[in-house]
Amino acid sequence: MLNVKPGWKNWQLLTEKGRHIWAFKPSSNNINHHLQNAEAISDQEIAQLQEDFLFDKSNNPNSGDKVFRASAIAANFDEFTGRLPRLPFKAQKIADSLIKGINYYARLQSDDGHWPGDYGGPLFLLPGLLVASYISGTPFPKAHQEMMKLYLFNHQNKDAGWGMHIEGESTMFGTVMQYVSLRILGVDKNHEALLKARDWIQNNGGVTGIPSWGKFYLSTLNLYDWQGFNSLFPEMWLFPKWLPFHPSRYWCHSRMVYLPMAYCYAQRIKVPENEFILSLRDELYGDTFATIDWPKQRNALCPNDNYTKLSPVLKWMNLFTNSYEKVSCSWLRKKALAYILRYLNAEDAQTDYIDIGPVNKAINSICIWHAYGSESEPFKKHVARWYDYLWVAEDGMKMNGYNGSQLWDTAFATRAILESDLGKLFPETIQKSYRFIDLSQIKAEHSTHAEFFRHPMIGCWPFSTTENGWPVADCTAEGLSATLATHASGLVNPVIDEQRIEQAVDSILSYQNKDGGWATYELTRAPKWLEKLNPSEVFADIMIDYSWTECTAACVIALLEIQEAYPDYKTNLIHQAIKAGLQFILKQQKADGSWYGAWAVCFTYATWFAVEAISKAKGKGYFNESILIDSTNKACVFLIGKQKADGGWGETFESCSKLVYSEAETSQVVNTAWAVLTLMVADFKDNNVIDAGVNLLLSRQTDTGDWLQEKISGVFNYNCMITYANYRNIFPIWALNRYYNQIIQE
Ligand code: LAN
Repeated sequence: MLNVKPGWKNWQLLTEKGRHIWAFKPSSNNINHHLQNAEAISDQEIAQLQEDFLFDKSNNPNSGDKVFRASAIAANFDEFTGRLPRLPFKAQKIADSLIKGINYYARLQSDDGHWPGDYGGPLFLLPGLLVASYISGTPFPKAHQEMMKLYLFNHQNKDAGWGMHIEGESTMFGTVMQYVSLRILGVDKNHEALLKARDWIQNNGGVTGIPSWGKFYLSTLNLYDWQGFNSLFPEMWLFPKWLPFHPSRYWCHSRMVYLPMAYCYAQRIKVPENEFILSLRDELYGDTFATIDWPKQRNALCPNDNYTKLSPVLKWMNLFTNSYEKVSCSWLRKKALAYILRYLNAEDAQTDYIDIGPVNKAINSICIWHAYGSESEPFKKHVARWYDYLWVAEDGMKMNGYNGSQLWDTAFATRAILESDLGKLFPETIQKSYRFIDLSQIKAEHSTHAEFFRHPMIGCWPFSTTENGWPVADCTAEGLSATLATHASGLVNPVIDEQRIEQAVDSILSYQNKDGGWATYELTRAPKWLEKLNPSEVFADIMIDYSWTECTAACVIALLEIQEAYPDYKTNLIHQAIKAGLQFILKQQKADGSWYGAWAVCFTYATWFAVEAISKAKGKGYFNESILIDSTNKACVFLIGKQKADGGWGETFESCSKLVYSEAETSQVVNTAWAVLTLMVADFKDNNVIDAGVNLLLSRQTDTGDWLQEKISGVFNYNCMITYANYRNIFPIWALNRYYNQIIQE
């Protein structure tokens, strides 16, 4: 059973239409009044938090989302008591585990139908928000500050530094940003943890080796000189749109981050020197700050942070843009700034101030504060949304990697539960999740969508909520698959009508790239060479939106399902799209039979997606059947080669960053579930292999029906990991449910 600490109970998650806000001792469920008691926290309550949010990172740096789960379970007593008719012994055991597992998981579902969960992991996000709060003079309430401190302390590594993410080794980016954050939060400079962190910084070459995103934040804090930052050439936003390197062709996340960064750079935004800043300079640089040759630091980089080498082309370009700064024409700069500000306002309006993600959320806040002041309406709207990104778990308060993974998890959970008829024992759960899926499908375009390069989105689903509203290709596919599965179950009144289904299909078709694959939020808009201009030393493949195996597979699967459910709808177009998609997937397969996963850890993830799509296409007249069979056979051979002695599979995040399968010491339930799902859908004939995987899943289930949080499961841009708290339930349930389906048919 969960050992629920008293201090946890002071924090409560309020949700509304997918929106998440953690409140300190809220007096009501009204999400708009969540701050009522956060400033009035007593010393005694603070002491309690300090005791109850102590977290031992050395065991497992991943928190188990225990604060949320304990309160959700306590609030939902109504245990499911139904039993299946007597089944053959083997099936009974699986059914019991499944019922326990789904029953537990159903109790975590919020009233609006989605599954909330921790989406932390990266360690460079909360610092951005704290920088915004410091610069704008808008501190978080005391209770929040206390919890943030706890989080940052809890994630300090043994060597006194911090990583890019909670499992990572210490980097300059991680260490300096958490150091500054703790200071902004009021921690004394002589605190032991900070003294040690300063040593780490010194011993690893000093602050100037921080990567460019860190240089950016430090410059705004006046803890680094803008002259030591490569120009972001704000005028590029005035380039003619047909140019292949116009920024509208960047991957939307890069576009939306470099946009506000360019604004801050053009304005050289920096807080005035004050006692605190002068002290921080002293702490970080000793007395050298005044004598640093800033332009020489532009490409300085701590070796621990070096993931992507800056290309010679970029260095040449920097030479030009940095020189241009000396002669830049003020009229053009003004025009560029006006354009950027208009774009920032449009992004804020389109997302109701949530913004596309955690990075531009923080930087846009800084720009809007600078442009309009802290008393302005738009700035206040920004601040109100800061809280949408904060999450409380037993390791403290963190900033999530998005405003949540609401739609994504709900779609997966729905499909996992409905994998067999056993899911029909949970009609209320499915009715609720369907309501959320219905609510989340995007129903209108923004008036400024074309002006600001947005892909048409009516009929799409987003990753999180409609308010965030950025459509994603594979989220649309998952939303559609979940809708079809729910309709087929007969458990709901199908309010997502044919027209809306057709809109979803049309948007999936509109998202297909020329290479046959599907990317994330938009089509691939520029050639691959644009990657040479990637200025971030810490991420790879961020410049354009590439086709990915997983995204492609999700879209192919949804289209194959549409072919079955609506055989007359755009038959030929869909057939062509599937064929090109399959070709793309087949091309991505590695010689060892695996696929590399870009959005979760890692080979077991993408291999599951790919094999699912290929297997579903079998027998439907795509290619010579043997090509498909060979491919899935090879994938099975790959997987059996990686099975551990205990029957499970386990990968570490290094699979993602190093691009080779990195075996974890212990089996991981999430990887095991993906492998088992893959082998079953590929119709792998050796039952012993599958049985052993299933047994591992059964043996790891807790008495309550949960599974423990193991290693981190998610990733982006190869090098930063991200938590998917729901995966430990969704995928074991899915795998067991598929297994159940097979054995009752035997
Ligand atoms: C996500 C989360 C979801 C993810 C999937 C849907 C799983 C994937 O199949 C497609 C890509 C997508 C939508 C995705 C892209 C990158 C995101 C938005 C994230 C991993 C969540 C956070 C990350 C974002 C880029 C973090 C901010 C960091 C920057 C480098 C800007």
